[in-house]
Amino acid sequence: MNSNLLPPPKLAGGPYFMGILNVTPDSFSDAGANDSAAAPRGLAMLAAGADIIDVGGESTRPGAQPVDEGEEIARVVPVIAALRAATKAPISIDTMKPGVARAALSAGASMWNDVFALQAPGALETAAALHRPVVLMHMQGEPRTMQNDPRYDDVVAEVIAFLRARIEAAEAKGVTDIWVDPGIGFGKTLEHNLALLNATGRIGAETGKPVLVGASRKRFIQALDERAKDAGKDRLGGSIAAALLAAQKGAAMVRVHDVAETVQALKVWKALEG
Ligand code: PMM
Repeated sequence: MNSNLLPPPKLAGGPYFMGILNVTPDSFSDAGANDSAAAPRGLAMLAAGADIIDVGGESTRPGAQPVDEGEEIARVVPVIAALRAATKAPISIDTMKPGVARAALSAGASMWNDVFALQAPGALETAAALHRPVVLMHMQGEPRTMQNDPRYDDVVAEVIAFLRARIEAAEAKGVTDIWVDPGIGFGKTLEHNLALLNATGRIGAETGKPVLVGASRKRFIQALDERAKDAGKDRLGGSIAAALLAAQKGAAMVRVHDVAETVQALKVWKALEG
């Protein structure tokens, strides 16, 4: 199941590849707050097989501090404008703020990726007015504190119930092109993350929406391999394994840092399967 508003994925029969372009000084996968370096990196991800570039100006890593709206716009808009001047490829804006989403869409972004699932004041109305695809992600708590002892009775059922409630709220306001995301690492222990990755197919079936999965370079990989301490250097193998499994379980899009390597792995899988 795909979006009505995005072109088909480059890898026939595979998921979309969303390349991560963080323009945050505190991000471990920092493209640099210097926008002249960020846009070429986004274009390189497109050349490596990405279908869409996800531009983010506020880190949502565990413990991250919030960023002021004006500062976030100043980080992302020049990068989006530079990408848009160079390519027709879809661009998404990774933000929780309706004002940033509006500015990003005006600058040429095509999709709103919201880790706060349109719960900010005015977010539902903004998404409806923008008429573009929206990602609704599950998070328990907020980034500053979300990894302080997250708890669920049944993580998969609770995440699905949350996503269904947010879909209902969005559709009631007229949002039509909706993606869902279980929010790997957002208020979850290792066991929660593994259960959700395994439940990718069920999440799609029970929400009726295409599923985006973002497991790339996340901390659960270190929980399984204690040597994988440096997120930027040590977690490629685990990231590819997670993206491959998510795709096999029916993810319609995978959000990744290492586009070329992940595309290659999934190409080999598709060829073996076919
Ligand atoms: N993860 C991060 C940021 N944005 N958006 C979606 N939809 N899903 C995710 O899993 C997600 C996200 C944090 O990871 P990063 O710091 O590597 O961008």
